[in-house]
Amino acid sequence: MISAQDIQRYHRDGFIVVENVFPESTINDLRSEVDRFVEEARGVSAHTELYDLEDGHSADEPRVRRLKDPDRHSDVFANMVAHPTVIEILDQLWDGHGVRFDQSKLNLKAAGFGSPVEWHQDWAFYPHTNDDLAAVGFMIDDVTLNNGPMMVVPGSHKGPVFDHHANGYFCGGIDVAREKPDLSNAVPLTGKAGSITIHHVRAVHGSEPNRSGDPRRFLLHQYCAVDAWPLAKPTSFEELSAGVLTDGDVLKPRLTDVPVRMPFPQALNQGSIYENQRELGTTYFS
Ligand SMILES: O=C(O)CCC(=O)C(=O)O
Repeated sequence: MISAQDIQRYHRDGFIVVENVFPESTINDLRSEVDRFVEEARGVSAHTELYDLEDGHSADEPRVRRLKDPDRHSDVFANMVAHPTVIEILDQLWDGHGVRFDQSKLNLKAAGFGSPVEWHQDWAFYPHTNDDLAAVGFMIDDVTLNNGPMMVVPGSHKGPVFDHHANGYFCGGIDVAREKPDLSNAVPLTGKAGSITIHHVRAVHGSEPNRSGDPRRFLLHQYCAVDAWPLAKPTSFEELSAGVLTDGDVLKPRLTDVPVRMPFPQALNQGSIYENQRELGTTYFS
């Protein structure tokens, strides 16, 4: 449970950090599992369904940027999907509209070279019939000012949907010089391992490279209210129903007055936000 003040802050700022959500034993299990996957990455030389690789990856020095859908590859990650505290909090934030799990990813941001993520809004990737969607970030390591914390612009979830296109294609990043989002108040979301972040699907966010000596492993789950239907992604009743974690009726989408910009024509490199954001031709986080 979170307090009425936390709920208010989430609705005002578009994000909150909640501490002590999962224990040391889970942190250790998650770390070991990430280590195992990185070790196994020695056997791959290009991006796969599971691995998004950093530049410079090799069998001798495996460098993994992201694990895609880790819940589909490991029970340790699958067990995090229906975390009771997370469901309870989201149900509070969405006033009983129910909770559906959509997708999982794990951004590794390894010590010394972990890649930045350019400014973007998740909503630009997957607009829905209403915007009761949020990403929950599980801090597997302590997240500090130095190891590339995710930064969020307070209040941006109530603003416009920025153009995330480059060269005529969706690219998953905001050209800051062109779109001029106000980033001056961006807040780094830091905390101890075991904390979670929750950010609104329309909130503008991004993160620096990890130039520190400490890893920043961050598991991100995308959740939606049960009555939010995707507008841009082909889906089915079966697919949506499979993710439902609470009561709720997926057959009655709730339509609200939300700004939408469709992510088409599709990004050129399906499956890698990092490759797509390169299409911007410039990086905010050099
Ligand atoms: O890992 C981060 O710092 C940013 C996460 C994010 O926004 C994303 O992967 O879409």
